[in-house]
Amino acid sequence: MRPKHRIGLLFVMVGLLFGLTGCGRTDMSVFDPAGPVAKMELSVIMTSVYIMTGVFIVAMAILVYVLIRFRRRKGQDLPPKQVEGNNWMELTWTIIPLILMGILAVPTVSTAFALDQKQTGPNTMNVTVKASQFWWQFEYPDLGIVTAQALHIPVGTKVNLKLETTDVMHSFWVPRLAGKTDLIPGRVNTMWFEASQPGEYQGKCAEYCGPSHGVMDFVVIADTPQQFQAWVQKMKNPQVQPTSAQAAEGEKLFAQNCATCHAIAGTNFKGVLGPDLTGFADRPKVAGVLDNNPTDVEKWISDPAAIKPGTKMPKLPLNQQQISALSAFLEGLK
Ligand code: HEC
Ligand SMILES: [Cu+2]
Repeated sequence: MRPKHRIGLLFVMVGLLFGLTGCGRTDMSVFDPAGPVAKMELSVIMTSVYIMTGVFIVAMAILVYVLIRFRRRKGQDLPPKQVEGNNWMELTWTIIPLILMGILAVPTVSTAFALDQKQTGPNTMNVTVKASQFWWQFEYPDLGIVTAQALHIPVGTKVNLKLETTDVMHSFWVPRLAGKTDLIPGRVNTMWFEASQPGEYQGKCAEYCGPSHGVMDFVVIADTPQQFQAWVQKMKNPQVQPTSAQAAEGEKLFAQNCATCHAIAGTNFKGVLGPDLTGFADRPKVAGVLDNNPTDVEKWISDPAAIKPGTKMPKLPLNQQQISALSAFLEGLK
């Protein structure tokens, strides 16, 4: 290799090494499973990593051995003696991979079937996930609740998910709880997962779906059973009365500008084109990506496409005072 090429190769290698630093994000690491499904999947991943590492080491050892042992020596003729066919070796390198494939197939197939089963019995729950460009709706058919962007589940409960999309393909992915499942137009896919510890688990859309695919974030909030019951009660009897004159002004503006797309339980706002805003103040994020505080809510309302290019929420002709009033109304929805 020419020195110039060597330097080029060095740059490529260093670049690839930097690429690996992306693996440092721990809140979305498959290697830190937080529930039984993610644990089963990790064990399949590790089985194949161990097998592949073993194969790599053995194959490289043979390669190095052959390179050294069969180097051309002084006085040797070219071409060397040609040999062909060796039944013993052919059999070895057919049978060993077959055995390795078998070892990998058993846990892969049994895990795949276990994860495909709808979970029944006590400590199970059903949720329907509906994805739209670029947000997530979560419906609890047995509880009569609808929410968006943040999926509450009780810890230690197996959650059966039905996955649907209202537009293009998306993919539901919460790395610490379970692998990806696609949401495909005209189809209902299913999966289940469970969180073993209370906490927040970051989720992302994992199938390119348009300009804001990269910020199609959501979160799974695993509550203790008591916290979950309290949340359900709040969602069923939400606080919707404006708590200040400014919030009352915001409610009026909401009826005029926003209610065609947004629903709020306990009011006559019933729009379905955008996320249900019941209990909005308790959501950790606005639109899945901004912090939920008055400043960021105002930032969202004043220009949604600046945060999420391609969003279906329009920029409405509102002045600062009106935007603040709307934010005050929304931050009162508990
Ligand atoms: C044409 C339909 C439409 C109208 C009108 C509309 N929105 Fe939206 N809104 C959406 C959509 C769609 C989203 C989801 C955006 C995303 O996350 O990609 C959204 C998201 C939001 C969110 C974030 C919700 C969450 O769960 O994080 C808030 C808050 C919001 N809208 C408030 C408003 C307010 C206030 C108005 C009126 C000034 C309004 N919207 C008007 C469609 C609309
Ligand atoms: Cu997407």
